[in-house]
Amino acid sequence: MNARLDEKLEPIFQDVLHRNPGETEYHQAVHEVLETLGPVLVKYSEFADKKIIQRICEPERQIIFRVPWQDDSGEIQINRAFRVEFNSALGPYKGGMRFHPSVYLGIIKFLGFEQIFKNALTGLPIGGGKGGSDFDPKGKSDDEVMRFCQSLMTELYRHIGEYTDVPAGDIGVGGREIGYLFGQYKRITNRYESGVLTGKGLGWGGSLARKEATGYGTVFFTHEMLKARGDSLDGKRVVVSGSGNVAIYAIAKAHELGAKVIACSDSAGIIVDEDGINVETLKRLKEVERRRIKAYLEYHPKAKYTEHGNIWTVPCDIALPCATQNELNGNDAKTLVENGCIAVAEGANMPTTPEGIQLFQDAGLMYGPGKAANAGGVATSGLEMQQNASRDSWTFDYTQKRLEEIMIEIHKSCYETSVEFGAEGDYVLGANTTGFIRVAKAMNAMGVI
Ligand code: NDP
Ligand code: 2IT
Repeated sequence: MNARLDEKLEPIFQDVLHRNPGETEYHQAVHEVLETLGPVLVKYSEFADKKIIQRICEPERQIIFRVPWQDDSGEIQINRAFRVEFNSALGPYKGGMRFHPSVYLGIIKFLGFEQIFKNALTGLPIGGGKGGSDFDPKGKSDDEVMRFCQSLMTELYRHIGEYTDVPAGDIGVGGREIGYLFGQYKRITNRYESGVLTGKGLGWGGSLARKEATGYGTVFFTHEMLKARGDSLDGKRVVVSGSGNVAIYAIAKAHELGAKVIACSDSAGIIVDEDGINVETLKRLKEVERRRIKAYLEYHPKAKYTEHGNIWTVPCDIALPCATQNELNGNDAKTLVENGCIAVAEGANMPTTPEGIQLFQDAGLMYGPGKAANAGGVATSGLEMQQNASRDSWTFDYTQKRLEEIMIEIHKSCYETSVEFGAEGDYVLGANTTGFIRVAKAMNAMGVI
C-alpha cells in the first residue's frame, strides 16, 4: 500500500487495521478505496459528518460456522464457512460463495467489501455480501461435494432469502454446487424460492447467459475502454490468466470480437497456443472432465505448457487477469508495460497488487479494475433475480443485450466521474467514487443504522 491517504482518511484506515488484525487482503481492498475518496469528502461533507466510511468498513453482520461432513471412506471432515453480510443500503446482500483452501475471514471480507461498490455500479437494487469455505473441491467426488454443500446449507439457510441475502458462485462454486445448495435449501424450508440463489441451472430458475456473463462482461468493458480511445479489439493479442468460469468466457468473447487469445493458465502451469486458445477444448477439460490445463496438449500438441510458468511474461496487447487476488505484482506489471501491453481489465477480484496498479497508471495504460470490469457476473445475477420475481425466462440474446448495456453504462459512469474529479481515464477513481457515492447517499437517507 504505497499511495498516501488524505489526512481525514488515515485515522479511519488505522482503525480498520486495528479492528481487523491479520486480514491483509481486507486491509488492501479498503486502502485502495480510501485512496480515491479524499475529493468526495470535500464535495459531500455530510458523508464525513455522518461517518459513512467508518460504517461501510464495518460489516452489518458476519456469520462463521462449522461444516461437518463425511467423506467417501466414512471419515469425518470439518470445514469452516463464512457469510459476511456487508451492506444492504441498496438491496438484499448479494455476492458469491468461494470454496478454496485459502479462504479465511480476511478474504471473504475483502470480497464482500469490493462487492458493495461493484453491485452499486451495476445500477441494480443489490447490496453487498460474500461467503465461502476453506473446503477444497479439487479431488473430491460428486457425492462428497454434495454432502458438503448439504451440510453447509443446513446452517446457511437461516441467514439467506430472496429479500435478505442471495448467494451465487465464485472460485470453486459453479452450477453443480449451486444445484446441491438450492436442493437442500428447498428441502429444509419447504419453499421453492427461486430468488434465494443465482447461477441456477437452466430449467429450474437459472438465467441464460449467467454462466458466460462475467467473462463476456469483462471483454465488453475492455472494448469500451478501447473505443474511448478510438481503438478496438480487432487483431489484438490477448493473454488471459486462469481457465475457470470467468477465463473461459472472456476468451470466447474476445475471439468473437476479433482478438486472438494466445495464453491461459491454472494454478499448476500455463498454456501458450499461438493458433489461439481453443475454447471448446477448454470447456471439455474444465467444465466436464475437471482436469488440469496441461491436458490441453493432448488435443493441441503444437501448444506449449510451462509448469509454474509466469503468464505475464507472454507478450500481449491486452492482459485479462481472471484467476485470483494478487496474481499480478509490480514486476509483472513492469514486464507487461515493457512488452507493449496497452490495456488491462480485471475479470478476477483484486488480481493486481497496489504496486502493479501504480505502475499501470504511471505508464498511462488503460486499466479497468475488477469492481467495474467484472461486474457483469453479478449484474446478470440481478437479471436472474428479475426473471425469478416475474416467473419469466428471457432469451440468451435479450439477456446478453441487457448485460452489454449495463457494461457500457458502467464504463460511461466511471469515465464521467473520472472527468468530474479531474482525473480523466482513471477508472480506479471512477469506479470507487461512483459506487461509493451511490451507497453513501442511500445510507445517509436512511439515518444512523
Ligand atoms: P473458477 O473456480 O471457475 O476458476 C478459477 C481459476 O483461477 C482456475 O483456473 C484456478 O486454477 C485459478 N486459481 C484460483 N485460485 C488460484 C490461486 N490461489 N492461485 C492460482 N490460480 C488460482 O473461478 P471463477 O472463474 O469463477 O473466478 C475467477 C476469479 O473471478 C475470482 O477472482 C473470482 O472472485 C472472480 N469473479 C468471479 C465471478 C463469477 O461470476 N464466477 C464474478 C466476478 C468475479 P486451479 O483450478 O488450478 O485452482
Ligand atoms: O465476485 C462476484 O461478483 C461474483 N462472484 C458473482 C456474485 C453474484 O452474486 O453473482
